[in-house]
Amino acid sequence: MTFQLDESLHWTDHFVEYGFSVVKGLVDRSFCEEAVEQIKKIVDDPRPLDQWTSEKPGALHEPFRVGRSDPVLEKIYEQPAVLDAIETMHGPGKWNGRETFYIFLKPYEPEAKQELSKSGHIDFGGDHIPILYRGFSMMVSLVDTEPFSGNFTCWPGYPRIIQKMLIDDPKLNAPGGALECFKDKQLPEPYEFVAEPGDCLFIHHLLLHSGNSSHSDNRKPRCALLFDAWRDEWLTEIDPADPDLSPWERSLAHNGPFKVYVDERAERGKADPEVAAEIEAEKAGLPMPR
Ligand SMILES: O=C(O)CCC(=O)C(=O)O
Ligand SMILES: [Fe+2]
Repeated sequence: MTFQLDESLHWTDHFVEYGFSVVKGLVDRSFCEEAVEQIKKIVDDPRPLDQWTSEKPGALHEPFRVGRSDPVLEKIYEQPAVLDAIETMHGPGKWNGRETFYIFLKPYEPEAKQELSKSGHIDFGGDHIPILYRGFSMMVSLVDTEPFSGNFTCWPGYPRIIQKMLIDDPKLNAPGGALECFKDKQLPEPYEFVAEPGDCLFIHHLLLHSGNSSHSDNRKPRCALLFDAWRDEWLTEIDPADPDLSPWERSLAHNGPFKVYVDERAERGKADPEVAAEIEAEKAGLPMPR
């Protein structure tokens, strides 16, 4: 049995406790319907989604950032409940307003098995992994999915475990020192994001997660938008005793008071041209690139 959400917790407390949370129906269904129609145009396939396969239109992880957007999909950032949720997580005025997103599409794979991945990853490759970072992401489902629809899975509680490992062993967190330590470990049962249109998953940057094969009973694909809620200001220290921490900050305060041991933004700038451009803009006294 997969991990079940702890419904007794407010969604922000669920995020603090487990490193992820779900808000059902956060996004309007009308937005989801329009977005699906737009994605049909983008992949040039007007058929009903249960006729889609991994062959045509194929799986897609498509970024919309650095000057590329989409007039329909970008409206995710006009959803009042999304904006409220970002403000609730970060506190007023902290979000940098940057509208970046990805289409995540996983159509039916005829040859796949109905199984979930047994291993997970975090998203920083072999580069420095930020311990405090600058924000979180969200994944909104645009469609109804069912078990094995190619859903996102994640392992509850791992952000604090991974953060402790990174704090305890800076060498582990050196560029090139990819975090391989979970590779052959038996992990607990993951949470599978089986969703209705508009359901939104909130994702901690240190959440252990995985994509999955798509082979559900009714050939329902996973079709979702992943989008960021970042601050311009990177967090450089955290004190759990501070009574004014935002929920996002509380999710980073499980391992006691901590101050970063390197400039995490500069480290990311070595691997990520977008972060490098932000650093350059700041040095030149220019506005942050959007
Ligand atoms: O397909 C997914 O839901 C996850 C993909 C993923 O984790 C990644 O691209 O880093
Ligand atoms: Fe990932």
